[in-house]
Amino acid sequence: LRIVLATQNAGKVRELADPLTEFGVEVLGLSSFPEIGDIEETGTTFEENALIKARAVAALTGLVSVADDSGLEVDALNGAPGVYSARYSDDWESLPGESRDARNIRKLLHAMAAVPADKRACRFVSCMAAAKPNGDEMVVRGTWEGTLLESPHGDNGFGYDPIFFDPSARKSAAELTRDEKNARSHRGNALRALLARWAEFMH
Ligand code: ITT
Repeated sequence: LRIVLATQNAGKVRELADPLTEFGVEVLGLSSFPEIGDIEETGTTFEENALIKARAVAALTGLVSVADDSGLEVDALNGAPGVYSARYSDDWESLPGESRDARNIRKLLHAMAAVPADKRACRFVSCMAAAKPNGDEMVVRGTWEGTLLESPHGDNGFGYDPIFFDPSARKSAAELTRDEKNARSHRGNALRALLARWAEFMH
């Protein structure tokens, strides 16, 4: 079976491609379909946005598609940046050479500057959707509980990983190897939930 991973995010591809291949599916990326442009994420929940992306790519390719919509919810900010995690700092100017991920981290640390250690709870959320060209679809959710660090630590991963602290590992997400992160992460948990339902979905 060939599936298309409906994401432009290289970090997600790195985390999902190997486990899906080991599960026994052949994984194509969106780079195999250069005619597919940006898909507008008009939903207000992770589930909706994951389904929007998976549906659109299944319809455009004629193949089963898997999409991930994810983000970081910070309790002290009433769940922000949440579904807007990728776009969180688009209203901020980048410093010279600064990536979008680095600017997002800079804005979030600024917003959290006055928040004490015991009020810095947060969680990563990943909703993963699978869609067939015939309209069949499913969506699952995975989470990862942690706290927000006061400065970046580690170079692995992507996005907010350098400021997400996992209390059980006693490390930031960016200090974990890819396998260590997958074993505990929101995306790893969502993928395991998706694959647990895969045979029934494909039946
Ligand atoms: P696609 O929609 O093409 O998949 P995207 O990056 O726009 O790519 P999202 O809309 O789902 O994807 O935004 C997810 C953002 O949440 C992502 O850009 C990161 O900033 C953050 N995020 C999600 N998972 C993360 C993880 O495992 N580690 C760190 N940050 C993560």
